[in-house]
Amino acid sequence: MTRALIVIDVQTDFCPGGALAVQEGDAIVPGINALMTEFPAVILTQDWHPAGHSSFASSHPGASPFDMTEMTYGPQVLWPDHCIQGSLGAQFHPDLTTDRADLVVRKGFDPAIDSYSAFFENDHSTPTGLEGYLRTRGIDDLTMVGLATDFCVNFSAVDAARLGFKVTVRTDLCRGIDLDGSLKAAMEGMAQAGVEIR
Ligand code: VGL
Ligand code: ZN
Repeated sequence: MTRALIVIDVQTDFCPGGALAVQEGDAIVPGINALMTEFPAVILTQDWHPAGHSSFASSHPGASPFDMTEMTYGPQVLWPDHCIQGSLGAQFHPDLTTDRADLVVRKGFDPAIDSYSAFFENDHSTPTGLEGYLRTRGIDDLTMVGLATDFCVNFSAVDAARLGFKVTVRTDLCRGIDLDGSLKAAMEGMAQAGVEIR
């Protein structure tokens, strides 16, 4: 089996002080850097939204961050403005080793569709291209780390398992947002999909 480390959204806006800060989001950076040395392939994902993105509460008059809304593709959490293309907050955490990355997958760039997963946008059908990249490189065994456990890590891990990849999530190198029990639901959903939780 050929292995890859997938590092999900370790960006300034998801770390303390950022627009959508995850508690202790920065605490996982040294461990992720160390883990990169053990993998023959390293792939980073980067949340990358245009200003005025439809997942931002600010794009919906009267809405507040963390409200729910209904999109054409289903329910969607409304977030604070975050990871705007080219902004400081969209950059990787300054201590994250980015030189080891073979590929950076940007996602969330369609103004009308959010994209938690590294494989499909939130309509669950528009691909990012990562599946084809991995398959053509013969990579079939994925370890995932990063932010946030219950959103982008969760959706990426479940999609990868459904696509037939062997998937391990290193929870010690992830941190979650935990909205209304989303962390517990994510852990259960990942286990059910056949993701190995470590
Ligand atoms: C994420 C919410 C909105 C994540 C991205 O990286 O988990 N969460 N955009
Ligand atoms: Zn986002």
